[in-house]
Amino acid sequence: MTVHDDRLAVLAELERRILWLASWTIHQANHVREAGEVKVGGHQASSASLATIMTALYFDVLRPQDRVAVKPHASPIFHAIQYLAGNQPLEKLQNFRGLKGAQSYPSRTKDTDDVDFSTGSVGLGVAQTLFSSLVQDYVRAHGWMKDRPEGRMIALVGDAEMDEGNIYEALIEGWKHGLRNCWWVVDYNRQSLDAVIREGLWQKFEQMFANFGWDVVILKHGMLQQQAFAEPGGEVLRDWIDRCPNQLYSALTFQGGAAWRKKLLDEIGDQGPVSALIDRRSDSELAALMNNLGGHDMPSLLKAFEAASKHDRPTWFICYTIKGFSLPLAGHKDNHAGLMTPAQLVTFQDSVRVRPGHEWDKWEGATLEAAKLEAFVHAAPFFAKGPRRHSAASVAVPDKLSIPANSGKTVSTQMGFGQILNEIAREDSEFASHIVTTSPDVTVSTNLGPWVNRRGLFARDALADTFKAERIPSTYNWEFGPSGQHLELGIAESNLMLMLSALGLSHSINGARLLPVGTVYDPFIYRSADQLNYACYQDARFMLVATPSGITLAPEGGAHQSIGTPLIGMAQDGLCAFEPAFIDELAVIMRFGFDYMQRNGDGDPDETTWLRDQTGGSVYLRLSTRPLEQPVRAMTDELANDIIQGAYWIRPPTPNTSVMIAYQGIVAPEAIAAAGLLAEDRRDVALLAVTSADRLNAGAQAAERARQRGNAGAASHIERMLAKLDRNCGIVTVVDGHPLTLSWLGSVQGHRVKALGVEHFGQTGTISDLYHHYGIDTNAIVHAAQAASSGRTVRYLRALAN
Ligand SMILES: Cc1ncc(C[n+]2csc(CCOP(=O)(O)OP(=O)(O)O)c2C)c(N)n1
Ligand SMILES: [Mg+2]
Repeated sequence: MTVHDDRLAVLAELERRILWLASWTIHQANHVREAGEVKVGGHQASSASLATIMTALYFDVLRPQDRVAVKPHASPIFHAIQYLAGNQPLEKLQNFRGLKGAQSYPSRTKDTDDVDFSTGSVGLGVAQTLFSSLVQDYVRAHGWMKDRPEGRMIALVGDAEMDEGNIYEALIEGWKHGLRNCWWVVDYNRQSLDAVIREGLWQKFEQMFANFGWDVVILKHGMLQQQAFAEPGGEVLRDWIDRCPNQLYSALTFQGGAAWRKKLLDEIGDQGPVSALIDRRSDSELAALMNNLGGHDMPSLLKAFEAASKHDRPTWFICYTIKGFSLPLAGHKDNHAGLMTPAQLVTFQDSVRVRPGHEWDKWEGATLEAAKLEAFVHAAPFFAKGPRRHSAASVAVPDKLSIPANSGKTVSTQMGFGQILNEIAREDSEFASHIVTTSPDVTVSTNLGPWVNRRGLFARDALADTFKAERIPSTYNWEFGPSGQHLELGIAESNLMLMLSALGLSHSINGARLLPVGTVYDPFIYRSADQLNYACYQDARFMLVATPSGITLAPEGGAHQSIGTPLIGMAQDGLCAFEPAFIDELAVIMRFGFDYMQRNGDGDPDETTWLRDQTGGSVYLRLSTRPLEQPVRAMTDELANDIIQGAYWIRPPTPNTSVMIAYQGIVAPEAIAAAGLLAEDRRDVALLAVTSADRLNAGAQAAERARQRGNAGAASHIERMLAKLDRNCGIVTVVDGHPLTLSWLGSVQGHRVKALGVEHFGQTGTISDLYHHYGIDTNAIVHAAQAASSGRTVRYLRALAN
């Protein structure tokens, strides 16, 4: 045996063990552990499809610095590999899909066995690898890779996953940025969830990827097939295989050797060399030959990966595979969630020589020595150096972010955002150098311009601004270079969120802390909501700045108005949402945000707020283009703290207060004016400025849970604030967004609430037209306040126009 043969023998053995363990993991989760419960689905077939490719990668090809996004349903294969490598405890595998067990789809945050990128929502993990590669280039160009080798970002992709549009959006962006070090390995089993996929898709993909500068590697035939093609009559067989429709190939695979023989003899039998080629093989040999596609042929895979390892060009591998390879489910079009029956499992178990009761033994049934296999696994480069995740120290955030003297001026939060970043950009600080901004073609219109003017755009190779070179006056300096700190993206919000996800994981992936800030038009959060959710699920850390928002963007037109985004901000786990009205609030919030993004504790919630502030997360700022007159006030520590907790009193209640107005964000002037107009007819109207309905709500929920668990004294910020209101006091809430954002305030202490907000959209007009039309103007607030409180008719109330 040569060294090469020896290695192949070990890899073949590992592949068998992996396939067995993955199949057993799924089987016992369904048939043993959860007997009687709803079947959680099989995915034995989908896993088996990638068994050979993943064995090749994890035990031979990968290096510790490489990062992989594994196709969701290959999760059992991944966990089995980590189990063999000693990184996945048996209890977790036994508890696959159970509470705290190995996850159904690989999860960075919930699994403990070294998952690089979460997957589950198909398409996203794929694109994530591309953006991670761009971020690695960014980190390297800024000198933060130190002596760490560059990793390859690899996605294992289902062929039906290639239908996801976000993959193509990413492809374009990758090309623009000169993507390197990225492999997408397609598991071309020609089956999706529902069906067998269209013929000839690979040719379309091949052209497309080649067009975008990728190397394309096609692994169609394994070595057995290649050898057979060299036999007399072999060319005819090759031609038949190449012409065979996907559906038929799948069906024959499912049926096995005898069916192959009949079909092949019927269609290409010649009583000569072709028939002889077929007849030389037993049924099982013939089935093995026909199943020997490139993606299940270890030598072909190793050769292809080795060749691609010699360069850094992005490479798209299309590996022909069989869904359900080696299992009785192989090839059946309905096998996606299929499970082997207990009887089939017994037959399979016999075939891999696993004795009943020894199902979890790592090397049970192996034909090679356990010690040899164990040694091989631990010597595999990917596992040899232990845990592969990095960490990076936090970047110190200044105690205070500067803002220009705005007092008494009229400024929008969007303008304030630009001002604050501009002030940061002026300074030569560690803090400033770790900020990286990105935007999908709305850099200028979201006020990132001043920052970009100072800090430049990132590109691996410098590119001058032609307008500047030609001395044509322009407000913006558009110069690209390796030290630039802004990543300009095309108009694809999906790419923005995935870029933020990649930037926001850099401390873990690259060992270099970045402070990513991404800007987007608020309504287009919907377009990328799944990507945003995905980024949060992976615990990426970033600041998302969304502007303009609501109906307040009035002249921009009805199509761009956003109603539901405050609710997204509240409901999105891992994302802390703020909607400030004034620039001094924004400065406090951004300072907090840069710090919060870097927190990494998992201690108990803060006793005063009951928020998970030690853990940290990402931040969403909902801003506006509406200029507001800025308050003249000093930012005391107390005020700053209240702003962070989510609300502060502009006018606190007294025992005489019969109505309180609570507003969030840009409708501040209407709320303030309404409180003024009510003054003559209601005593001591209270006015609450809400900066984060999200944090108020999260605090109240957490405090309630704490009380349920026996901590009777737990109280959150909003609970303490509203405890000051008389029991009969009415509350009016107002927000330029869905009224549910604040209507829950009534449930905190049981007050009556009239919730104003926006439920319909699409009308163009001035801000005052629209506020009136949708009922969030001063008059509407006064009207609601009158209705929410007892007392005489308010004299300044106008009758509402129909
Ligand atoms: C965004 C999204 N939509 C739908 C699904 C449900 N789903 C899971 S796998 C799958 C089909 C996968 O087919 P393919 O990528 O070819 O993988 P295979 O199992 O064939 O290897 C679908 C539709 C999902 N996980 N994510
Ligand atoms: Mg498929």
